[in-house]
Amino acid sequence: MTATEVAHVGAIGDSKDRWEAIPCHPLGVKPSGNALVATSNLRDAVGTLNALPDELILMCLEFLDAASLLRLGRTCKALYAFTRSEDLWKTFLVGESRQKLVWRGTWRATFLNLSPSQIPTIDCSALFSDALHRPFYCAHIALEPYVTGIPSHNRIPRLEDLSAEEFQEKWTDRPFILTGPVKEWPVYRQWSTDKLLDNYSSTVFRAEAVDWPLNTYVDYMKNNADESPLYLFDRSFVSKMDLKVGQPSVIPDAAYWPPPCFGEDLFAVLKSDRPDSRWLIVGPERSGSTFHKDPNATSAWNAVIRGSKYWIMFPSSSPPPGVYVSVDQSEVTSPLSIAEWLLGFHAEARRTPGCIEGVCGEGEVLHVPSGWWHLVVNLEPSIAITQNFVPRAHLSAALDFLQNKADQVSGFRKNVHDPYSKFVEKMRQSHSELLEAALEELQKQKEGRKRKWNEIVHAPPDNGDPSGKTGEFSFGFGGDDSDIEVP
Ligand SMILES: O=C(O)CCC(=O)C(=O)O
Ligand SMILES: [Fe+2]
Repeated sequence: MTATEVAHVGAIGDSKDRWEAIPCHPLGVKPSGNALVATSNLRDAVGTLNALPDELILMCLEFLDAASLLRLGRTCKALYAFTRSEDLWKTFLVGESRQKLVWRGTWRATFLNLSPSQIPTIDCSALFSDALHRPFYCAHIALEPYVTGIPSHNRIPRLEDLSAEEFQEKWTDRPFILTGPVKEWPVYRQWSTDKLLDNYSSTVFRAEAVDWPLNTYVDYMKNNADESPLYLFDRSFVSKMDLKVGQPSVIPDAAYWPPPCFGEDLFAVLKSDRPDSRWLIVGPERSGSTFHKDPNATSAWNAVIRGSKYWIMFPSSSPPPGVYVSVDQSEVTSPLSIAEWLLGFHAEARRTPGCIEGVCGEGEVLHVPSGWWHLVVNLEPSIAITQNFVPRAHLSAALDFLQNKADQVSGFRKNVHDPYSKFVEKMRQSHSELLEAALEELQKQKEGRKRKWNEIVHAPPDNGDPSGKTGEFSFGFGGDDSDIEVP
């Protein structure tokens, strides 16, 4: 059996009806199961290390510097394969600030500044390791089976446009895709990765933990085989690119403007003290965002300027399958990569009530309501702009978050010491009625939780009634995000 065939077998458990063509691992490494029928095994040469599972060997290697990794890799083929693990070299590169970096197709080649001809082809086809093969496999799974065949009841509604009144009345709690407004933007008509290079080639943008000039990032985009590609996510793009932003009736030379249907953004009252609110997002196919809720209970819109994105979303109260959340929602545990989640949980997610999915294409904009879980994967190289905002329907959610999840509040400058008080103060000055109504709503919610808590604590003990009823209380908190708090 070839490595390619074995990789196919790995996809059976996934119950997809299409075989996925996974190329051969660059060193020929095969999944672990192949060891059962192998006549020889390169791992036998690693000596005492043979007692350790592959994952532990990789963890030990994290303690070595580059020179030691290179020396160890020369001792035998198996350790050469282990020391080629891309995560090790990515850590080195992310940790250093090299002035001039030339992307060379892999993190290792880039760190060592090696051209392809300087990288030997070493046959490791008698090495059987899921830990080494899996990231490669995940980097090559076909996305198509996951993003097509969306059941009709799961589909994100698509609308040409909405009025601000319609949004406020019916849509603030529902994801939707707008097909109209973004197509008017100058950046929609003008931007492509090549066009951006013409103007911003040496402009430095943030991509996760690194700051790279755009030309380096575009080289990376065009030539990488990462399971979770580095994602350009820059919150300062407007000033870096010297863009004007605002409704064209006010700013005639604006590069883009928020689709008017989303209406007001109440965080705007904070002026320069508002938390980060807009990002330029650029990434290759397969890059994207693993499941999360947006910061500070904000809503968001995400406009695709080039490419397309698959979105899968769940309402606030139902964490997606495979995502485990601590009681206060401060800790989220899920498989590390988007591909691992798709392989392991997508089928179940699609069957789960509340799941909603869709593809947001070029020139379209998607609405993420406050509190919704979402995972996003780029189906092609993409450029997008996203903006987070607080519509009046979610003012109480934002206030509640700032007040009661202060440890999870993010995106404020360091000089804003008490975002909740600051927001309340500014809202009181400009939108006092809205503020009072939202605070009242929060108070009612709090009293409701207190009542339920008392019902639980004071419910009479099981009275032997065969119906199992122990009192009036029934376990169903209804509504949205109902974290039970001990009053
Ligand atoms: O385009 C994407 O990857 C989604 C971005 C996103 O969810 C966010 O900015 O919060
Ligand atoms: Fe998000």
